[in-house]
Amino acid sequence: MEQERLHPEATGELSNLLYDICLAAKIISRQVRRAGLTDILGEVGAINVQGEVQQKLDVFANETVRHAVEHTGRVCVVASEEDEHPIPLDVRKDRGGRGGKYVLMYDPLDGSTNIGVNVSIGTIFSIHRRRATKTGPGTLADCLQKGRAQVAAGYILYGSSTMLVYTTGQGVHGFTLDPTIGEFLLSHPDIRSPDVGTYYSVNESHWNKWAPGIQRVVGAFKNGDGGRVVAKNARYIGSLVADIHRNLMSGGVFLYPADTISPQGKLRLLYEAAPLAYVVEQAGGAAIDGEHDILDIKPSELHQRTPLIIGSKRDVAYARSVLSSK
Ligand code: AFP
Repeated sequence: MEQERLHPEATGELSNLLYDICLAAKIISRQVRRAGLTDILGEVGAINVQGEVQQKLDVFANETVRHAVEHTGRVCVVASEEDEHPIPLDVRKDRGGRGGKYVLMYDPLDGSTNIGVNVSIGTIFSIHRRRATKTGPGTLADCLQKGRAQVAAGYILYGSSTMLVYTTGQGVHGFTLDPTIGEFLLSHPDIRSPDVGTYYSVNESHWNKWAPGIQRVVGAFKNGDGGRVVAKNARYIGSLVADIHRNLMSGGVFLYPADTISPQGKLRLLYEAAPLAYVVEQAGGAAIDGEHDILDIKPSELHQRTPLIIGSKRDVAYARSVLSSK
């Protein structure tokens, strides 16, 4: 609300869309907190478009986010990591056939394999203005925009507490869910990421499948590189949101590079890399695919994957310089 006041032309629609996402987050959080007590853990027996086994909580979270926005008239199309195609949203008659102004893309429950073992998981969201179409439901073309064009992005972390961290391009702000009143309260205003990280986070079991450049970078984060990089401590949770959040707060660099099995890496550009890159850049950090800024990549497919190196600015710059000096 405070930030909306800085924009006299704002209609309040973006703030309301963020509220809708908060509502979905509260419902998902309630379900996550009761996992193990209710029949919500386990697989549904289906494989999603990414070729991954869908968990019951994945499906629940996916539908909860869509239901929270689909009748509001604020969104023209949603795209989720769990669905093969974007879902165009109906136009509300009371809006004169205009259709929603915004495009919402999301990863409903990141870190699914951690659900059953009580490890932090998260929801990631990315909001764009519709561009390709002006009226009616939105299309795939509205989804395929560069990350730089996002109007808002963020994540909800279901960790030791439930936190919402988001940006609208005016810094990064963190809110903690107070379960006694059911509201997100501003607990971490203006989050800044340290320029040099304490941690490096990478799945080192893939070492033998990496290109020599990536091995050099990870080796330097582990052992140091003269005066250029001081050796770091390792932390890897395997839930992207949790790994990014820790590094954002304490300083660190997260890597999910390409390897011989996944030549484009594992992570999705539109649901994971781009929104997190927007948050991390706004907090003073950086995000690249090894060469280009993540936010400058023009997507050609909805479920496009990308290698990702993200975190403290000087660590990401170091990785870029090593990778460019073949
Ligand atoms: P799951 O949702 O299948 O657990 O994957 C999580 C994830 O997309 C991301 O959250 C992690 O950072 C990354 O995969 C972990 O992948 P590895 O298991 O290959 O390290």
